[in-house]
Amino acid sequence: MNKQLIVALSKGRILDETLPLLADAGIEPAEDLGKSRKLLFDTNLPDVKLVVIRATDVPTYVQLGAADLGVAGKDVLLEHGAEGLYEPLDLEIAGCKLMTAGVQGAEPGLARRRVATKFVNVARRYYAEQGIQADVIKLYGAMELAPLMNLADEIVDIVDTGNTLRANGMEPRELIATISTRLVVNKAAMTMKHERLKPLIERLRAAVAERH
Ligand code: PRT
Ligand code: MG
Repeated sequence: MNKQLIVALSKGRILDETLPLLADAGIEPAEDLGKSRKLLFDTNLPDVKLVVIRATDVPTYVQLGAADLGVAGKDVLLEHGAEGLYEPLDLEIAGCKLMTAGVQGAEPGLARRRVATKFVNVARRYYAEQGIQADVIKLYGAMELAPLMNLADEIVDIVDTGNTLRANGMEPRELIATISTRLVVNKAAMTMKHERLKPLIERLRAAVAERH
């Protein structure tokens, strides 16, 4: 049986905060991830490899078992859905909020709302729960532009400082979810590779706790 462990990491802003936690848990990439165009990396441990992929692809890799475990934002996990995934640990990094936002001073309006977002599943669920009729428009970036261009009345996006919204004449409205980065584990791997995974998860848990 293949007892190799593949860890899927989100590239982008989460990666820099993930690597010190992994190092504290005893896993270090064999080469500098930032200086390479490679996507699959050896580590100091012969049975552990890292893949560095789009944050939105991490749940797919782990769910389908191409990776045994992964690191992804709760926003990405909420949008993807939890099927086939365990979420044993909050890594407590890259904190932010998933919010609705609109043009400063504008009333949301009572009629059907047009909502631009890359989080279409989260948005549909949220507006349905609120009993608000919404037409959700899928965008892949620059959501802040949509209300200014009259493409949408509102957006659902990640907010940290709120500077991006303010710089575009927008303001946050409702909080949908508080977000942080999570460790996810393939459900089958959790059973099949439990002896290998358990101590690794516990070392990561200790590394997170040490930061507080
Ligand atoms: O490239 P892609 O479209 O996938 O996203 P990205 O480049 O914006 O983000 P990426 O891939 O580097 O990291 C995304 C993950 O980081 C998310 O899944 C979150 O879990 C986490 N995270 C934490 C954030 C932020 N903080 C954040 N501030 N992701 C995005 N932002 C963006 C946000 O989209 C908005 O444009 O920063 C802007 C808001 O920041 P403030 O400080 O101006 O409010
Ligand atoms: Mg990016």
